[in-house]
Formats: sequence, structure tokens, C-alpha cells
Amino acid sequence: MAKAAAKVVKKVAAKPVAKPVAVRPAAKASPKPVAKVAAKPAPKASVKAVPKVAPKAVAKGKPEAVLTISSKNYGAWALRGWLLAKLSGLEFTEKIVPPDDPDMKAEMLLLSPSMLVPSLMHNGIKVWDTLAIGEYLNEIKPKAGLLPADAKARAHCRAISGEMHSGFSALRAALPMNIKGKFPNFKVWARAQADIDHIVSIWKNCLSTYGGPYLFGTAPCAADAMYAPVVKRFMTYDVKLDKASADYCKRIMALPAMAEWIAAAALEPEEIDELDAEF
Ligand SMILES: N[C@@H](CCC(=O)N[C@@H](CS)C(=O)NCC(=O)O)C(=O)O
Repeated sequence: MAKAAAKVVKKVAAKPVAKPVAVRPAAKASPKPVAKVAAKPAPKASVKAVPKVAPKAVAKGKPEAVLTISSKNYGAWALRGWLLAKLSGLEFTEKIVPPDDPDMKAEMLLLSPSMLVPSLMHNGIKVWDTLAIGEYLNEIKPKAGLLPADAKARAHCRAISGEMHSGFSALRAALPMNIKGKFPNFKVWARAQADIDHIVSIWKNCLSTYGGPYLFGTAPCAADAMYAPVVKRFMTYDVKLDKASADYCKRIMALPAMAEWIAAAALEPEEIDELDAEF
């Protein structure tokens, strides 16, 4: 169902973002700032509504799972939830909804009581909020290794995932996810830089403690999914990184699932002039 152009959600001064949204069949699995914002006019992203499409039926006999997400270009939480689902190996269909579409409100409420995405429906069970989705996926797909097997590492993984979930507001606001965007030499202000520095220290600690190449060892896990949108932000905003962190970013960008998401984001027709920084 084609919808009119996406609405401008919220005006955010000097911030390079926008808010979008549609429905597409998910492919199969494989593995904000409170800081001052750039002095220059924020890079704009423009957008148009994406057609909504009914989710593709899942294969017969397979558990039915539907992951509701929003824009792939701007939806950092959606990316996290989607990557978690991919890494878990769950077969799912993705449903893309425009968060601002009043026609979708009632449906959204059924899918996600918080009215936020991602939200997962699996075998009649509804789970929303990214961390809860990650925990649920870990329960139903224990062999996927979303959380490390070792209790100490698992606690560490939960802790840094929790930090990502509740923190880094300066980074999120100043450098919002915008996959199609490219802002060379973007001016990063002090509070966002402090978030970046802390994230880099988290990464380096994990890489040296667990040996890499992913945060908790040889395979990507929940923490990598939680930090993946940050990796993409660092690329988008040309954030200067040390070699270990830059290499880690390359590894995340090379994940087939990341490539798949980015390719889909590039095809999003939406164009929004301004974006809610918390999107
Ligand atoms: N705490 C939530 C945050 C989810 C969130 O903010 N999602 C964004 C899209 S990525 C959203 O639904 N925004 C809708 C809106 O701003 O209207 C989570 O972890 O899932």
C-alpha cells in the first residue's frame, strides 16, 4: 500500500538526520548529541514514503516469526534487532512500518506496545525492545552464541550491550544513523567525542581480552549487533579511529548481514528533510 511522502517528524537543528519507513520479505539468516552539533548546516537526508507490503509467508512447517522494523537507512534500533535475529539463525519475515503513519498506529500497538521498533512476533509470543529481543532469541536459539558461553564473558557482554542501550546519548544525537549519508571531516563536538572515546575503549578492551576478531571472540554475538550501528555511524561521519578499532569496523561492515541491510537501505525511496535525533 503506497503511502504518501513520509512526514517530517521533528525539527532538529543542525542534525543530519531524517525519519522514514515499508514491508519487505526478510532474507535468510547467515551469521544522539547533546553535544553541540556541527557548526556547519547539518547534512540533510531526504526521503519519500516506502510502499507497505504484506510480509511474505514463512515456509510451511517453520516457526512463524515476524520482525517489525522501520527505516533501514535511519533505524539504528531496527538494525540491531534485525542483526540479532540474523545472527540467531531464526527464520523470519520482516515487516516495515512507517512509525508516523496514523493508519498504522492501531497495528503498531498490537505489534509493539511501546510503539517502537524493533518488535518480534514468534509463535504467538510478542517481544519488543532490542535487549529483550536479544535475550529472547538467545533463549530460543541457544546454540547461536548470541551470548558468550562463559559466565564472566556473558556478564561483560550484557553490560556493554546495556551501556549501548541506555547510553551514548551525545553520540546518538550528534551522529544519527544515516546509512546513505557521507559527511567527510564531520566536526565532532566534545560530548560526542567523549562517547566515541568510551566506545573505542570498550571495543579495545573486548578485542584484547577475548582475542577478536569480534568483541567476544571468533564469531559475532549480541554485543557486535548492538554496536553495529555505531560502526556505520563512524563510517558515515568519517570518525577518526585507531587501527584496532578501524579494523573492527571493517570486520563488522564485511558481515553479509550488514551488507544486506546496507544494500536495502540504499534502495529506500524515502526522503525526509529532518529527522528525530532519537530515531
Ligand atoms: N529502547 C528501544 C528503542 C527503539 C526505538 O527508538 N526505535 C525507533 C526506530 S529505530 C522507533 O521506533 N522510533 C519510532 C518513532 O520515533 O516514532 C529498543 O531498544 O528497541
